[in-house]
Order: sequence, then structure tokens, then C-alpha cells
Amino acid sequence: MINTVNFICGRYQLDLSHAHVMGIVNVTPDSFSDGGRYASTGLAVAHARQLVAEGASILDIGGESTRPNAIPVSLDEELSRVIPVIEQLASEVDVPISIDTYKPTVMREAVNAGAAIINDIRGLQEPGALEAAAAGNAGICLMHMQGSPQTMQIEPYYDDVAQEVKNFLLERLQAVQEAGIVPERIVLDPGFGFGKRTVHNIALLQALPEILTLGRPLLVGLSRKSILGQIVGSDVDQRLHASLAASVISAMKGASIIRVHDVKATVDALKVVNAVLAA
Ligand code: 8Y4
Repeated sequence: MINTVNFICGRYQLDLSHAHVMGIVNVTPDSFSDGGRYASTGLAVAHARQLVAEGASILDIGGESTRPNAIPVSLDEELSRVIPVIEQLASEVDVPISIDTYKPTVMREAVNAGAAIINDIRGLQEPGALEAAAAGNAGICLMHMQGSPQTMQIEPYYDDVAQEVKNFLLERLQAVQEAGIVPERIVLDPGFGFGKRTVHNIALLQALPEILTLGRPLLVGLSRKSILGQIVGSDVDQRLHASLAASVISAMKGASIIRVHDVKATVDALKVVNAVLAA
């Protein structure tokens, strides 16, 4: 299945007729007591450079953990983690930089600092988020989540997960267009693991072609997630092979952007998928 839809993101235009890798860059508070902010910025930038060298087409920069039970960070803390990293990377790498945030102020400042994509796990539902996204020319990833990161895995329930996720993404796609954002700036994401049980995640993987009928490219994130741990029985740091299988399945089902930790291995796997899909 060849998807010829282009993705406009800031000064970039990605050709989503084949699958791309989005490399995950977490900016975590640094563990060196005397390192200050400088150390964690440097570590994140060095990691990001390596992911580009390994073939990442996009870098996703995140300053707040979205894992269940993670402690939320303040606006100022999130800004001071991600903005220096984005500023430094924007001037030296030639791939779009994505900011993983749901906070409108972080969106605006990240775009000012050079971010080309807003990756919002809340689908621009926070007050002011639509306006912040519409203000620039960044690409936008709209993701589905049931509940909030604090509560989403308590008791996920759906009558028809594929239909409900599709309806939500359609509603958000219409809301962003009403805010003045052209559809060429949008990609959609079913939000694997965000308020979903294993059966829901598997049903969504099978339903990717159905969600594609909304007319926008799909981004998926399954890398190292607990669904893979449940299937394989492996700890989070032993999920590379399961993650590769999930990436290959996603791309074969029509996903265009695959968000992963292990860039080099995923790039190779997707080269095989892309060669088959292009034949
Ligand atoms: C190990 C490592 C286990 C990481 C779990 C995790 C997505 C996303 C996340 C996604 C989009 C995560 C920010 C969760 N997942 N953004 N963000 N799509 N668009 N957990 O699936 O990686 S964070």
C-alpha cells in the first residue's frame, strides 16, 4: 500500500510514501549532583546526534515521562529540560525535531526554538493547545488516549476499540481544521498502551488500514511497551526483538512514522518492509 500523502512540518516536508523512524530522546533530570542542567542537555543532544547518524528521520524530544504513575513536572522544569536541547539540535541536525508535550506554552517555546512537529498525547485538548499549534506551521501528531496518564491503565474499556479510536481521531482532525490548521500538517496516532489492554492494542494494530481511511498518515509507538512484555514475557530492556516485530507489522499495515528507542535496528527492518511495499 503506497501512501503518497506528504507531511508538512515547519520548514520540512516529509515524503510519507515509505515508513520513517522517529527516534525517542528523553531529557531526564541528570543524576550527577553537580552536573547542573548542562550535563543532561549534553547527554540528550549527544544521544539525538547518534540517532540521526543511525538513520532517524525525526527526533522526538520529551521532558516529562508519560508512563503510568510518573510524577508530573512543572511547566518551568519541562521548559528548562527541553528548550536548550531543541535550540542546540535545530542548528545542527537536518531532520525535523518533534516536541512531546501537551502544554501550550511548551509548544510555543519549542517551535520558537526550532521544533518542527508537536507530538501531543492529549490530541490538542488542553485549553489553549489548538491556538498554540495553529500559531505556527509545525506538523502535529494527534494521539488517542483513554483517561489520563495517571489513571489510564486502571480499567480500560471499549465496546469497539477501533471504531472509538477512529471516531476520536476524526473529531480531533475536524477540530484542528476548524482552528485553521491544514490537514497536510496532521498525522494520526491510535496511542498504543494509552488506556488500552493487550486485546485493545492487538485489535488496533489489525485496524490500522481502517484508521488510515481518515485520510491522514499514521504514527505508531510500540517500542518497548508493556504489551510486548506481556506477549514475550521480557523486561523493558529486553524487548528489542519484540519491538522490531511490532514495527514491521505496523509498517506493513500502513503506518508511516514509527516511534522507537532502537533506531539502527528499526531502520534496517523498515528498509526490508519498504522494499517489499514498493515492489
Ligand atoms: C518503555 C519505554 C515502556 C517507554 C514504555 C514506554 C507515544 C508517544 C509515548 C506513542 C506518540 C512510552 C510520547 C510512552 N508513547 N507519542 N509518547 N505515540 N505520538 N512508554 O505511542 O514510550 S511515551
